[in-house]
This record gives sequence, C-alpha cells and structure tokens, in this order.
Amino acid sequence: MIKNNVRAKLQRGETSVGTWVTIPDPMVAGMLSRTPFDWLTIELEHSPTTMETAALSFALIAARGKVPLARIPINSVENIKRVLDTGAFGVVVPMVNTRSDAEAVVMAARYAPEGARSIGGLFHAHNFATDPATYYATANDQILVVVMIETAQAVTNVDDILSVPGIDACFIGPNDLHKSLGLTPVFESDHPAFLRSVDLVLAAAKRHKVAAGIHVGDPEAAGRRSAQGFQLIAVASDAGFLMGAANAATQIDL
Ligand code: 3PY
Ligand code: MG
Repeated sequence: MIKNNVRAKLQRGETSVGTWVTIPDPMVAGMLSRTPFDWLTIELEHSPTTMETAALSFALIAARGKVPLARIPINSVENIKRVLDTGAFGVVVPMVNTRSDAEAVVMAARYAPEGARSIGGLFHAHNFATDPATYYATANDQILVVVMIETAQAVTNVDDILSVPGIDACFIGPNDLHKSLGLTPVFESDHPAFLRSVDLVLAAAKRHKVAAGIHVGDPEAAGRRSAQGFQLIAVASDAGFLMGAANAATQIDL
C-alpha cells in the first residue's frame, strides 16, 4: 500500500511544498507530478474543474508517486466524501470559521470511531495501491485533513478550531484573510492586523500540535515562511506559472 508521505513528513516536523492545480485538465496535474513538488491540490473551489477531471487527476498524481489533495468548494459531507472516495489523499476545506465547522470536517473525513465517513467505493483503494478492506482499515492514518483559516472570525476561534481531534494541519488563505480584515487581498503584506493574525495562527498550531500551512506567491516567500515555522507551503498555481512564464517570454528587445 502507498503511504501518504506528506502527512508523514508533517508529523515528523518537516516542511512539505506543493502547488495548486486550477486548469481543468488531468494532463496539467500529470505534468506537474514530474516536478519536485511533494503534493498537488486540485482546485474545486475557484475553478471550473469537475469531479470527473479531479478524479482522473488524483489517479495520475498518485500513479506518478506524488500526493493528490483536493480543495473542495465548501465544507460539506458530500464534497469531502466525493473527493476522498475518488482517490484524493487529503482534503483542504475552505472557510472553517468555528469549532462546529471543524468537527463537521473530521466527521466527514474520518471513518468511525474518529468520524462518520460513509463506507463505499473502489477508486480510493486503487490510488493507494491496495484493496478496499485494507483502505477502510488504514485510511484514518493516511488521509490528510487540512482546515483553512482565512477569516477574522477563524483567527478569533483558532484555538477552538485547532483543538478538534483529527485535524492534521491548518492552512492560511492570505487573500481571503486580508479581505476579511478589510484590506486589499494579496498573498502577503506588512499590515499589522495581517501580521498579528498570522502570528496567532502559527502559535495556536504549535500549541495544538497541528502543522501550519500558508499559500505564497514565489519560492523566496516559501523559504521565509518555512523559516518562520510553516510546514505546509503552497507556491502559486499552474495558471500563475503559465502566465508568469508567458509574460516573461514576451519581454523581447525587437
Ligand atoms: C486565499 O488566499 O484566500 C486562499 O484561499 C489561498 O489558497
Ligand atoms: Mg481563500
């Protein structure tokens, strides 16, 4: 059986770096699986990607030895069930603002007794190169459960959220967090309210022995966030890389 080595890395206190796949084509996920990123998050929140494209992407990423994650559109039993049952190794849940939001995530993502995930399917077991019975017996030790902290309310409730058993990591969404604080959405700023929120989340994650994560715009920021104590770091996205490289390629002296 394949192991979720991103979850293992985080549990060992190491840093794991990945990116976001927003372009709705499994070939993009397959190509990025040949880069040094540990994990790829298939974006279902802000992209046109369908469940079918996501499932094909999870299969290709897993077959190429990387860890497929899914960011779901909204915290719901249906969304969590479908991405895990079609073979994602973990779920990234946006807008987790309260303890009951976090409890609902764990209930949907973990099999009993830790949660109440429904039994069924075959694709999850295939991606882990095992049979369903083994998957059902071991999935709670493999599935990475990530809650996003991306509102002022979530920062206020961060201890209530991160103390829920069954959560592996939190992940700051800096754009939504800036917006929620009344600021212009960006990956990073020096605004005191943003800096204070980031520090509060990082400290709470340490207290509750949960890995802290954040989305950044470039490798330099990834290095700084890692040095600060962030372990789960997303660098930009497929579309960002494409547009950045395309715009750079058009800087030609004619
Ligand atoms: C945000 O910045 O709000 C995000 O969700 C990044 O993933
Ligand atoms: Mg967000």
